[in-house]
Amino acid sequence: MGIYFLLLIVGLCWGQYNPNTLPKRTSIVHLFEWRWQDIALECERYLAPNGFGGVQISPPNENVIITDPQQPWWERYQPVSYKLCTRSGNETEFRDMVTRCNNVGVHIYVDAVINHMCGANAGAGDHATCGSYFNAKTEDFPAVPYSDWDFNDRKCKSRSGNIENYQDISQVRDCRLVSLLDLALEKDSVRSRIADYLNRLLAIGVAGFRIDAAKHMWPVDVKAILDKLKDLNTQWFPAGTKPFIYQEVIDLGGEPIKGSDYFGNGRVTEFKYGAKLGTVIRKWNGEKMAYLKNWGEGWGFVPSDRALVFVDNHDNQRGHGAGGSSILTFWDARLYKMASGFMLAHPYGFTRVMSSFRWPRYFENGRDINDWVGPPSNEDGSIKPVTINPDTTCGNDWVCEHRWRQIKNMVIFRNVVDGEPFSNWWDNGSNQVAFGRGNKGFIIFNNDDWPLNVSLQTGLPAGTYCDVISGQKEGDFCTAAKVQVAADGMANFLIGNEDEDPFIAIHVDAKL
Ligand code: ZXY
Ligand code: CA
Repeated sequence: MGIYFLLLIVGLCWGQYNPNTLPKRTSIVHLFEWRWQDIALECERYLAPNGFGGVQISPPNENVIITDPQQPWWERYQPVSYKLCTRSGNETEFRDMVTRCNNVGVHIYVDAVINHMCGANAGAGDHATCGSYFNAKTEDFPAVPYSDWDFNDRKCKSRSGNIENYQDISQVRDCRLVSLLDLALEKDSVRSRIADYLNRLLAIGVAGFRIDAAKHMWPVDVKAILDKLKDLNTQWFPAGTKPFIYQEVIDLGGEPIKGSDYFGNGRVTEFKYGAKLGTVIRKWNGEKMAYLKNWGEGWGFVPSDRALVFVDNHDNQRGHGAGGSSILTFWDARLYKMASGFMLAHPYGFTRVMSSFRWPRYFENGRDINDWVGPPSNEDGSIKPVTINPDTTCGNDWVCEHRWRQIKNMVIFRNVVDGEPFSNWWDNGSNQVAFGRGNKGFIIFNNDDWPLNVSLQTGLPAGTYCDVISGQKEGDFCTAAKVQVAADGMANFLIGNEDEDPFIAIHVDAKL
């Protein structure tokens, strides 16, 4: 009785904040714009064997097809209906993906675009991924169905009908975000249409939702929708499990709407995390890695158990958006791997790894004029498959950061050290830092312009460990540098400042 009562309380408290990943699977990966077929294969051949907990997918519902510019990535953030039919695949392929991923213990998180439908200028007729009729001018979406009564126009007080002033909370939530038709989420019928869509996804087996543009919705309206949601499918999840909720609230400070306004509904995306980490690793504004000693709440971030964290996301990796030019991406691979290593070793927040496609980046006047370019596509507009090269990297311009050895091995590191305290911090007052996770793992960085040679307390049991950054343990063999930990836990580390990857990470599952 006592233990079940305790489990019940823990379950109730954790609720929508719990990522619903399997035990010892502590990260998810955003497979941005991937096809459902490719995600199903990736779950089976790569994500499950390497301990990834889940996948954030691109919006699965029907969207408008934009032709000027030609099919930008952001067209998927302009819904036309809640039919499961996009460039990533149809409903059959979606169901197959969810089933196959769940069957290998990798869960699916849906990007839910529920603040708005398509742009007011999207036109009319048959320009949607499922062929559904719609008319943006008259606000008619019969495939949902929504009509003009279901939109916020009467409530919006700005001159243009668009959000003009982010200091005005009502405008941000009741007016159109860059002309996107803003849904009247206080109406129970609108809430029910959205809840029906999300409940269909839950029945198929998804484990949670990223709530897009949450800043642009009243927290009570989001709550009313979430209150209508069913528990997860008991084919894969314990009875009574609530969907994991993480809300996209871009709060870098300076606006009246705060991430904390949404804590009652679930976690929030902590955009300060990647913006600050980029600034530190780039050594901008006099920042140093030594200052990371109190990383997390100490830097003004939301509480760890309310945070969804990431180095970059699909929007801010394009040089604009939240965080601006400090954001590190695959384009800055050496620094990006260090930032990802730091994030995955550090206990703060629930971590999401980005997996991108390459686009023809081209700067004019400091701005990337190709920031709109959509995923690798064929002439007919279909998305190219993710091909896998003999060396395990991806082809067809899929970057697959999650397959980079250093990042993949740090996803495993995080699983191994799960629950262990932040410990044995060391720094040189500059950009050489190290820390451990109890007696399970240890990581050390040299981001200074001179070599590092130091003996440190690792907290680890004595033995020979294989560095999981310069290589990895394969069977009884180590393809990398080895680290000797003495009986007292001390170890000596040598890291050149021009090494390909100037950091070393060891953990108890990579002990020889
Ligand atoms: N877009 C280009 C052209 C249209 C789409 C643009 O220049 N937009 C204006 C600046 C970015 O504003 C947007 C924000 O969230 C969105 C947007 C959007 C969410 C959507 C669809 C959108 O345009 O089109 O579902 C946004 C909201 C904020 C904020 C910063 C940005 O502080 O509260 C874009 C598209 C960006 O750049 C985009 C799309 C989807 C996202 C996202 C950004 O999930 O985070
Ligand atoms: Ca709104």
